[in-house]
Amino acid sequence: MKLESIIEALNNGEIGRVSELTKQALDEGNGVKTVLDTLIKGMDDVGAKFRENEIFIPEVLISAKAMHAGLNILEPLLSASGIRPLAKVCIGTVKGDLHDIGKNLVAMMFRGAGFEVMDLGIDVPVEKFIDAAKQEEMNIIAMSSLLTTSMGVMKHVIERLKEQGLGNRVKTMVGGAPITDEFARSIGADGYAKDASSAVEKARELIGLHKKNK
Ligand code: B12
Repeated sequence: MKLESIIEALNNGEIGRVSELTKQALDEGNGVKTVLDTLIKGMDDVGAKFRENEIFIPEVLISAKAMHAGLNILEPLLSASGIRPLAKVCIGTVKGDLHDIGKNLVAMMFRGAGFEVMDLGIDVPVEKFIDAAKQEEMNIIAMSSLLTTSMGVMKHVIERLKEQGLGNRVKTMVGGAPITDEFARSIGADGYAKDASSAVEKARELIGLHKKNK
């Protein structure tokens, strides 16, 4: 089989087929890392199409499920082979806010791109983010807010991180419909992204994995 067929199935949101092809690719002797990179490439394509408005949220969610189906096959082999995740991201919707569709999408895209994600859920108080950040190897705190009334919580998290001396080790990212680049800068966040696929790009940039050429 050609590895590209995995990418195609992922783009088409064919959950069962991604799972079968992932198994087949391994059976045919492809390395775990090669198959993982293929899945990530497929999800990158999905992210790019979403950014360009060629596809919409339902398609992204189905492709993300297909990605998970593939990752489930690889997971036991990945932990055995000791391939480390790109970085650890902790994500949550801030205190006062119960919206989680965008946050879940961002979390899925992070996972799909090879990040290890700790999802703190919704209505997350400042201290819960700080406790998570204190965990060893947590590289990024990602916060979502859909309400103008809860946006301010993001600022408190960033201030607390700095107070605790974690401001340099842990990068912060913010997003959600009312959030802008300008707002992100004004509260001292390290990064902002307007959608889930740009969030992955931004996260990679923050941990020094690639530079945006825009
Ligand atoms: C669905 C929805 C709900 C659902 C939420 C269901 C759920 N499980 O999430 C329900 C019905 C529960 C709800 C409740 C309320 N809602 Co509401 N809701 C929406 C709606 C229609 C869509 C939000 C959504 O899911 N969009 C789709 C996702 C994919 O987009 P997204 O969240 O923006 O996420 C993308 C980006 O922003 C970004 N992103 C998101 N998070 C992050 C994080 C990071 C780190 C990064 C980098 C990027 C990123 O990437 C995502 C994917 O591309 C919006 C309208 C709108 N246009 O936004 C109103 C809206 C957000 N809601 C609103 C309001 C007022 C409420 C209520 C207060 C209503 C009420 N009076 O009870 C309650 C609040 C409850 C609470 N305490 O949170 C207002 C907010 C107004 C404001 N300026 O604050 C909006 C804008 C509607 C409006 N025009 O009035 N809501």
